Amino acid sequence: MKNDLNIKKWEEVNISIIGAGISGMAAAKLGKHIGAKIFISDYNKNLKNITEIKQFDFEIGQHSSKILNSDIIIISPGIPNSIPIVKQCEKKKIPIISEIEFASLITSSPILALTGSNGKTTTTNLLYQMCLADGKNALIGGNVGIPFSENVLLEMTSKMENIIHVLELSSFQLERIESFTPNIAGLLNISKDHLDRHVDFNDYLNAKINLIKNINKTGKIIYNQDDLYLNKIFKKNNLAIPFSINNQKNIYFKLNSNKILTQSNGIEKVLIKLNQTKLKGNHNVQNILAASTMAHCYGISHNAIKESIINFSPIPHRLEWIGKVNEINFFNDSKATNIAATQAAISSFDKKIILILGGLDKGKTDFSQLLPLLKEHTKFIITYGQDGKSIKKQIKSIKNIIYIKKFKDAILKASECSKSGDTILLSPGCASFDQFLNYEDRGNSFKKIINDMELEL
Ligand code: UMA
Ligand code: ADP
Repeated sequence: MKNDLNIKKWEEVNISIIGAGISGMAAAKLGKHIGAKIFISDYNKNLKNITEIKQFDFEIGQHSSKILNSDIIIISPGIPNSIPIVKQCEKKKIPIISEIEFASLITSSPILALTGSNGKTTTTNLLYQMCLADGKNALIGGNVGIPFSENVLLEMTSKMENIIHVLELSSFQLERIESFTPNIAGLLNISKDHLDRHVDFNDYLNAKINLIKNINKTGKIIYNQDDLYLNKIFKKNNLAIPFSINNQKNIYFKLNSNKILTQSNGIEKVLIKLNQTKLKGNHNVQNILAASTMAHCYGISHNAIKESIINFSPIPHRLEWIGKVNEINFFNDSKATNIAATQAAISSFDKKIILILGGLDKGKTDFSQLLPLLKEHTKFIITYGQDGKSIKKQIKSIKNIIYIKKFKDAILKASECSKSGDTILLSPGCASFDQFLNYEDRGNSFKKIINDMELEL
C-alpha cells in the first residue's frame, strides 16, 4: 500500500465519498475492506441502489456539512468542482482525491492507463485483449464502466496473482490526481469536449495531461505525434514515445501501403495487413498503433499483439456496421458525441454517405468546422433533436439538408432518401440526453428502427 497522504493506518481514517454511483460505491466497499470509516453522500433522494448504500453511514437528498467531518474526500467523476460542498472542503483544506487516486493508493500492481478525447474505450479494450493474449492476468477498468476500486478490491480478495490494471481514464477522473503513476501512459488525441463541465479548453487539457504528471524515468509515455496539441507538448520530452500514421521516424510500428510493419534488428516484418482488421478508418489505425505501442513497451509479444488486432471487433455504437436493408448499409456511431469523432467517422468512407447529425450539443460547438468534409463526403444530411435546427443553420451552405425533430422520423427520412448501394451513417456529434437515456439507448433505438424496417419488407 502506498501512502502519499500521510496516512498511517486506514483504520484511523474517516473518508467521505461524494456520489453514490458505481465509482462511489466501489470506493466505499474498498475503503471498508481496508478498515476506513466511510460516509457516503448523494444529492439524489431516489436512488435505485439504496439497499447497498444502507450498509454504510450515509445521507441522501443533500450534501451536508457532515461531509466536512472527514480526513479525506473521495469525489465521484461526475461531480463538478463548482458545487458548494467542494468549495467548503477546499476552504477547510480537506484533501479531495478522485476515485482513481484512491484505488491507486491501495494497489502496487502495474498500471497501463490511457486517455484522449476519442478512441479511449476502443483502444483500452484492444490493449486489454493484447495483455490477455500474452497470458497476463489483466483487469480492465475506469471509464469503461468498471470502477478501478472494484478491480483493486477483487485483486485483494481473489487469488489472482501478478495482476496488471488496464485503465481508461476520462478528464473527470484525472482531475484530482496526486500520486497516481501509471507504468505505461497513453495519450490518444485532444480535441474540444466536455466544455459544459470544464472551465475552458485549458482546464480540460490540463486534466488530461495529469495522466503523466507523476511519470518518472521508469515509466513510459506513449503519445500521438499526429495530434497538434500532444506533439507540441511532448516532442521535446525524452521519456515520450510517439506513434504516428504519417511519420516513419523513431516509431515502433510503421504504416506502409496498407500494412503495419514492425522492426527488429533492422529487419522489417509485416505485423498485419489493414484488411485483416474489422476496425474501419484511419482513426482506428491510430487506436491500433496506440495499443500496440503501449503493449510493446510493456513487453507484450508481437504474436499476442497481432492475434488481438485480428480478432478484435468494433465495440457497439462505435462505427459499428449494423447490416443492410434494401441494399443500403447502416452504420451506428452513436458514441460520436463530439465533432472530432464525427469527423473521423465521415472520413472513413470512400463513397458519399447519408449522414444523421444532432441531439444535444455539449458546449457551443462550431459545426461549420465540418463543412469541407461534409461537402466532400455526404450526399444528404438530416439533422435532428434539440440542437438539430441550430446545426442545420451553421452548415446551411450545404444544399441537401433537412431538419426533423424526432429521432425515429429522422432515420425513416434518411432511408427514404437513399437508394440501393448507399450508406447511412448515424454519427451525431452531440450528446443523446434530449431524447434518450444515453448514447447506448440512442444506438439501440437506431438498431431497432432498422430491424423493424427489415421486418416490414
Ligand atoms: N451526484 C451527487 N452530487 C452531484 C452530482 C451527482 O451526489 O452534484 C450523484 C448522482 O446522484 C449519482 C452519482 O453522483 O448517484 C453519480 O456519480 P458519477 O456521475 O460520477 O457516476 P458513476 O456511476 O460513479 O460513473 C462514473 C463515470 N461517470 C461519469 O464520469 C459521469 C462513468 O463514466 C464510469 O464508467 C464509472 O464512474 C466507473 O469509472 C461514464 C461517462 O459517461 C460512462 N463518462 C464520461 C464519458 O465517457 O464521456 C466522462
Ligand atoms: P471514447 O471512450 O474516448 O469515447 P470510443 O472508442 O468509445 O472512445 O469512441 C468514441 C467515438 O469516437 C466513436 O464515435 C468512435 O467512432 C470515435 N473514435 C474512435 N477512435 C477515434 C480516434 N482515434 N479519433 C477520433 N474519433 C475516434
